[in-house]
Amino acid sequence: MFRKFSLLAAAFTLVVAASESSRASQAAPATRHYLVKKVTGPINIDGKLEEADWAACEPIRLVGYNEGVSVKQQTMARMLWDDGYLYISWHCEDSQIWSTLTVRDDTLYQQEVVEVFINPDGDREAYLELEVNPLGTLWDGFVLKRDSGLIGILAWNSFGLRRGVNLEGTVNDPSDKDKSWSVELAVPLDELVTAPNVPPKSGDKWRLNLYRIDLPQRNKELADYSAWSPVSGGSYHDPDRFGEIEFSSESVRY
Ligand SMILES: [Ca+2]
Ligand SMILES: [Ca+2]
Ligand SMILES: [Ca+2]
Repeated sequence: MFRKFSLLAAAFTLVVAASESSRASQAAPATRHYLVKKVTGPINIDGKLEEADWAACEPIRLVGYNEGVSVKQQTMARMLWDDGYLYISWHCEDSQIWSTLTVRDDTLYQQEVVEVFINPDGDREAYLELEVNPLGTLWDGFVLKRDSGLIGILAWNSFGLRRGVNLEGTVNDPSDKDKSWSVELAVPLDELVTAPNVPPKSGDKWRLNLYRIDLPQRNKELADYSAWSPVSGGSYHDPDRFGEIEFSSESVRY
């Protein structure tokens, strides 16, 4: 199985951390950096990236999940912030959008989905995972990556997270050609309990990665697994390979 291996199973596995290895000090520095600038006005979380702040924002083009792997359909992501939220958007080119899962915390990662993994203190061990599919279904959980395995705490639910999806196409209709789907996410900063500062101070750096799974009609031959910062193997759960974001007090438009 490509990734996640068995988050569900892992969630019920009692794991005692063998040692608090200092992963952060052993690992290589991030190879991707992004300066997150401040919004100048409200972001309407409807999935439509119509706000001028998004247009002014530096885009991130996701690449193949491993170095050298190409993707067939492009994904552009952007990030902004204010004192309350980290805003993330994805614009996903997609000629065939499909998705059937409608229950929170279901196995969204087995279908088409966008994802963000957020590791505010950069320990590369404990991070938040958020996923949204084209139907607007949410997967939210806290993940502990230990030397002995992966523990996914699906019971962790965000109370303040807001999300919006906009479709340019029809979900689950292979008879027509779709254009794209877009997601806006507002992640409440006060729920990021491992952040050194809430709200972040200008210059604060967090580790984070952005992903997308494009899996037309469950055809793995045509699948794109993409990432902002490519991972080293077959799992997105590779915090040593997350990128680094830096919060800036500078406005995105000035
Ligand atoms: Ca919007
Ligand atoms: Ca698709
Ligand atoms: Ca949850």
